[in-house]
Parts: sequence; structure tokens; C-alpha cells
Amino acid sequence: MIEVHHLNNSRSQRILWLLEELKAPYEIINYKRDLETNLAPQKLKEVHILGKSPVIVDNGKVIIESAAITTYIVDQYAPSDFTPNQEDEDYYKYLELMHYAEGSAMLPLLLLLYSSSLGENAAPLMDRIFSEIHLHIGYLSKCLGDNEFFFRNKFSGLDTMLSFVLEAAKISDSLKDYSNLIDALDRYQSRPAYKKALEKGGEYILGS
Ligand SMILES: N[C@@H](CCC(=O)N[C@@H](CS)C(=O)NCC(=O)O)C(=O)O
Repeated sequence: MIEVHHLNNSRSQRILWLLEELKAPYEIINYKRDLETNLAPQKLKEVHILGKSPVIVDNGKVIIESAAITTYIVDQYAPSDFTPNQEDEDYYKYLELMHYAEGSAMLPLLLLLYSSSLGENAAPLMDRIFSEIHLHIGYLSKCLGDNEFFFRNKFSGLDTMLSFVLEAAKISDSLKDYSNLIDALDRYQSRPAYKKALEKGGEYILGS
């Protein structure tokens, strides 16, 4: 059974959501952020040297990085029509968005989070950070268009991957100009599997 090494208020919540959607068997091993530093406890480094969450362990394999974990879980537990085949014309679009979530879209949102602790010292960075946030969130808004889901207009691992981007953007009020993304996030958060994952995962301030 998959072990999910799960940190409160973190990206591993979307992994729990995906597992719930796929009704895959899993076990949660909980870790709590340090109340002062907000960092993961040292114990997580015993699972993987980076000490970041999510990490999963399955059949002796230790896998980090949400996109790789998502791909692994989908390969193991999803029906064959859940993802495109490599020969499909839209396969690389799927791959692009799968990696885009962490590779590009999260960067300015994280810069905003880190620089907020610098107060006025961060002021010179703010225009650039917000223009990058709007570049990426605007791109996602275009990718979604009038659809309900990001890929072939049906639920996929792209929705769980991109949900964290939307949740992080909402916290900084960066979704307000993108009503289709606000609606998508509402829809995600209303799904029974999302709610069940929240119950199981515990504290997740981005989920409300
Ligand atoms: N790109 C990685 C990011 C992993 C990551 O930075 N996780 C954060 C939680 S959202 C973490 O473990 N932070 C705790 C720490 O850095 O100590 C992924 O998507 O899995």
C-alpha cells in the first residue's frame, strides 16, 4: 500500500485528493510543521534527504515531486483512459501542464510568500512578482477557457496538480480577475473526494 508522508498545510494534500478520486489504497504518515519556522520536522529527512512533502513510498520505491508522484499514482491506479497515450496528439500538452504547475506557475507565488517576511525591503520586487503571477494565472485561465477541467474537459491529474497553484493564488487575492479559475477551484473543493481527503489530511488552510 502507498505510504504518503504528509505535511500539514502543504502540497501533499493534492496527492491525498488524487488517491481519493482514484479510490486507491493508501496510508498517511503525518508530519507537523514547526510552529515558528513553518518548516517540516527533521524526521521527514529520514524518508528522503530533502525533507520535503509530498513523498510517497510504495513497494520499496521512494518518490518525491508532486508531478512525478501524480504520474506514478495514475500509472498504478487509474483506468487506461484517465491519461493520454504518448501517441495522442495532446499528450505533450498534458505533459507540459503537469510540469508547468511546479516548474513555472508556483515560482512567483513562492517569491511573494518569502518576500512578504521582508516588509518594506521587498517593495522593489513587488511589481515584477505580481506581473509574473498575472502572466501565469492569466495563462492558466486561457488554458481552462470555458471548460470545467484542464484536460479534455474531464477530471485528471492536471486538476489535482494545478489546484495547489489556484489555492496559493487565491490566498494572495490573485485569482480575482479570473472568474473561470475561481469557479474551477469551487468545483474542485466541492468534490466528495476533495472533502474526504481534507478530512483525512487534517489542517489545510488553503482548502477553504
Ligand atoms: N516541487 C515540490 C515542492 C515540495 C515542497 O517544497 N514542499 C513543501 C510543502 S508545500 C515542504 O515540504 N516544505 C517544508 C520545508 O521546506 O521544510 C513538489 O511539488 O513536491
